[in-house]
Amino acid sequence: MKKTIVSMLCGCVLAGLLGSATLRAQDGSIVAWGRNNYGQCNVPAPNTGFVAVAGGGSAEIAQGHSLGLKADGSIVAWGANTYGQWNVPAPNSGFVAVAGGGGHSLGLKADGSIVAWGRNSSGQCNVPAPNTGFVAVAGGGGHSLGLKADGSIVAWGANPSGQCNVPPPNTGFVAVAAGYAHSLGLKTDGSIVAWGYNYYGQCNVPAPNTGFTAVAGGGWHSLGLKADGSIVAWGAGGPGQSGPNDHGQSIVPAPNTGFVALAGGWWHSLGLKADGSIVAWGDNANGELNVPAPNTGFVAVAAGYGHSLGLKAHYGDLNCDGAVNNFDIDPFVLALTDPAAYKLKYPNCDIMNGDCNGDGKVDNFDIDPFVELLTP
Ligand SMILES: [Ca+2]
Ligand SMILES: [Ca+2]
Repeated sequence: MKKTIVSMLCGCVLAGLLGSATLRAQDGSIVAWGRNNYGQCNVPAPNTGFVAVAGGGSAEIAQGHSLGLKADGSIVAWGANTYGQWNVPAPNSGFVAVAGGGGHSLGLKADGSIVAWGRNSSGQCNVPAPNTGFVAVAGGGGHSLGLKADGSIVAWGANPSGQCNVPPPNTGFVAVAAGYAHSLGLKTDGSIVAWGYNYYGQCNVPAPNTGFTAVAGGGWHSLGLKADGSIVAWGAGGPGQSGPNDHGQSIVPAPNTGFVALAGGWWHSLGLKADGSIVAWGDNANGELNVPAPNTGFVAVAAGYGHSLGLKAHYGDLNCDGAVNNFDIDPFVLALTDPAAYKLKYPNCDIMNGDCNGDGKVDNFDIDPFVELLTP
């Protein structure tokens, strides 16, 4: 399974899809929508070069923040900074994954260590020693999770609901995720283990608990992606649920097929389809379900407290219709031969979409990789 590092905090997910074939190095802009009272949807310029995205925030602190990982291994943060959620410790380099918690942020480094910063009310930023061997990271409301290369999960921070008590046997995990006060782990056999706060049944994985390939946590709900492209959701906002935390966030819209990634927000959920579109469901009080047009070209999703994030990859899409196909050949040739004419003819496109080898220039060295994109 791809190292889908989904983290979420607060329902925020993380959603990284690192190592996915659909993600090419050095591309990517982030689109953000929904609750924006802290500017969590205002992606800082330059909005390019992102390879992963994460959302944070929680109702507990009524704040939200966002994080993006750049191809150069640095992390950019924006939105609420009351607890220093933006303050990536130096050196801000060498990161390969990112996650958002309620008021804290986490980054995984290529050397297998985790760096955590921001709100530390419960020790959620104090990564237990030895801080080595990690391959994935997730952030909860006041707790944090790290997956080790040996398949075990380490959890630290707030633990009033046992969200840091990984059920034995603590082995065989391949992915990790967090809700506000619960935790989730995906095992090599395709089953999901969930523990912590279970008032809404967010830890009761529906049968059959098999065939899962990715997992995400929301505020009070949980999501699993199955190998057949369907999403299973449970906990708050599911059938038979009621009360203030019921927003239908656990009722996946039909057709429940074709999904390749998922994210859990506080009261909403997001699914990424294989065609590059995002489906959103649950609470829409902040417009967190209103995916900005064009709803195409997405390669990763993430969610925070009332806001949503999508990562777009653009390589090869020279006519900016969200797809890479033969209709991009003529505009690609124009971009190569007459950039000024290209900009006139495609005023809403970024000519850097033609930078198919990711070296920051559009030139003849992009021809071969462009052809590769056309003939997958
Ligand atoms: Ca196109
Ligand atoms: Ca290039």
